[in-house]
Amino acid sequence: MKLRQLLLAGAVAVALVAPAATPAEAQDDITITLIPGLTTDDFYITMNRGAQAAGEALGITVNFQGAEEFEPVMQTPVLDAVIGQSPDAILIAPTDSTQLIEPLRRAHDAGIPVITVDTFIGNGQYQTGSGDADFPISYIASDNIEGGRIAARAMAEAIGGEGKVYVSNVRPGISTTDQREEGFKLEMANHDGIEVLDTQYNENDASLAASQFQAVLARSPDLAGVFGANLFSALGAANGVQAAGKSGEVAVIAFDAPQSIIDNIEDGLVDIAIAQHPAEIGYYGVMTAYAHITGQSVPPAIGTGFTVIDADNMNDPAIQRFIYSGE
Ligand code: T6T
Repeated sequence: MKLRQLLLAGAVAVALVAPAATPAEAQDDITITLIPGLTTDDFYITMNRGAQAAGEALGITVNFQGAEEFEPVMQTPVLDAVIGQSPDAILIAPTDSTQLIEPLRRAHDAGIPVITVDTFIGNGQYQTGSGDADFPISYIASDNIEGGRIAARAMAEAIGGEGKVYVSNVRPGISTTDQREEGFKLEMANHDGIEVLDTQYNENDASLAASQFQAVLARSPDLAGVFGANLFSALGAANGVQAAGKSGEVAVIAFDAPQSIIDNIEDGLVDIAIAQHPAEIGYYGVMTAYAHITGQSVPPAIGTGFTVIDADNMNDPAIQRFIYSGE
């Protein structure tokens, strides 16, 4: 290639890459609203950080509106109010896989695209043309069955493959925590020496989870471990273990990774934390909504990753970026 051609090719390459380096121009006419499971949970606060980062990159407005409890009866009025504001898309973590179907259909019927993040409605299979809950455009989340399996493998290792364990869970009907329990039990079927006791449901209340731990321990003094299937279940389980003076004796496997759980790992109270990547969920949620709004086709599901945090890796900066933030 002659020098002039080379220079021209270089100029074209510069012309092609240059726009990507320019900050996104404000597109004030696009608004996306993210409705979390609850507003005061570090998991959703971190998800919102990712969503805001995507909003800034695209030059669009991302609102964060939700209830202060993880309850369908509190989330539905928030959703109705958001529908009344006619955003260009709704990203939502439905707090019940059945009870949010009809409220979300109201958004769909109003012409507002719905994307679910973290949790799903129906069976989570969207855009299939079958069933009554396949109308959301996409589902962006962790693989919660696999997360439950990871927890079970960690538990089996922590207790040397033997003993009684139980799952501290929120309530039936939440897709994420149901799937974590399912994955945990599927994996435990491979461990003959481990007995999985009845699940304890705590209504997302860490204090209740802590007192349930004490009750299970009173019934089964040889209890070997507890799997806290979400942030509040794990915090409650850890508090219960500490109050019973069983730190280091009863294994605690925590789903989710707020700073308090990481502190508990440092103190030897919690064995591992399975960190989801909520910022990634928020980021790709907004990107997916934007792609759909601007006429691109989008995948019906996007899976995000996990990072397993333990005493050996918790001080590594590459790992610490996955600790949830409370601001
Ligand atoms: O575990 C997360 C989320 O994935 C789940 O759906 C509900 O609980 C959390 O928000 C943690 O509190």
